[in-house]
Amino acid sequence: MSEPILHHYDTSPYSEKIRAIFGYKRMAWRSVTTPAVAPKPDLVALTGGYRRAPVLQVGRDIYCDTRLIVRVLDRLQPAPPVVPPRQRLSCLAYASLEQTLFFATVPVVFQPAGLKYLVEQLGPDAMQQFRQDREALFAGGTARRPNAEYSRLNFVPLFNAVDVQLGDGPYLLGAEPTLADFVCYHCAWFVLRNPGTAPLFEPFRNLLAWAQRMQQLGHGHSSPMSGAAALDVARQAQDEQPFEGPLLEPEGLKLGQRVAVNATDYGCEPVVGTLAHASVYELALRRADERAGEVTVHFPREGFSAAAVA
Ligand SMILES: N[C@@H](CCC(=O)N[C@@H](CS)C(=O)NCC(=O)O)C(=O)O
Repeated sequence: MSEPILHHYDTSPYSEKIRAIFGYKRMAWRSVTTPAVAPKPDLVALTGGYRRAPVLQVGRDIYCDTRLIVRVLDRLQPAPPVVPPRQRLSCLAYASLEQTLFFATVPVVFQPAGLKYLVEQLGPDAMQQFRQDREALFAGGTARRPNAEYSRLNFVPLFNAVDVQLGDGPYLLGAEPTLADFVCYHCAWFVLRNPGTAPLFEPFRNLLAWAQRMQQLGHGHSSPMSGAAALDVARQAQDEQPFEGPLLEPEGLKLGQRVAVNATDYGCEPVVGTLAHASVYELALRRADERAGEVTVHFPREGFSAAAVA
């Protein structure tokens, strides 16, 4: 099997979730840095339209969305598990909180104290471009763009709940990290890496000690790769990854049909291809691309819709 390739960028919290899992599993991986805003031509050549970060590539199999990526990493490297079999539902319950926590966090980092640091780092022009990009990202989806009012209501109660749940224990579900920790950690990381917002966590001593433990997991062993080299890997790959879960076609659709799949919440650009597999866990499309060759693009079933196209 070729080494997994993560398409991501440094400042992306959902990418940090996967980098930390690579650390926990001590995995070796290749790192392709994508732009933080559209256009992302190399990434989109692989995905067929999906532009969010991160994306995992294994040869010519392309995995969109961390909900599916986590499952694939537990298959590629089962020990230690991120979703231990006896803690599946607890992990799923925490995962269902992830977007609430993320949407409560983002506006906090864009408030004056955090924004000052971002502008210093990125420059005012990049910030303006970023704002316009994120407005477009939320066009046409079911999710509303995270806003300051939402944060005011949710930020402190949610992170307080994480702090209380941790108590003096090492991780949220016990002695080892699980998905419960990774879904909360990347949001906390986004706050802590910004000197303007990090002091907001001063009252949360358990959370601070846990975040340090999570950070110490590291990022595994990564080596850089260019977007063009990742496209070569896809074009030249012979092996195919197994599909996740037994066949369960979406209502009204059949394998072999031409379909469009898109995220429903935000970043809803459709990806068109031939339906290659569908299960409770994933929707997989085969598509051909001039630069990437024949690829299979996988999406989680949760949060993605599939419709027939003529
Ligand atoms: N549900 C998605 C959310 C991913 C997400 O929102 N990623 C952010 C970056 S942390 C993003 O893609 N923002 C727009 C972009 O980078 O183009 C997942 O789990 O992968």
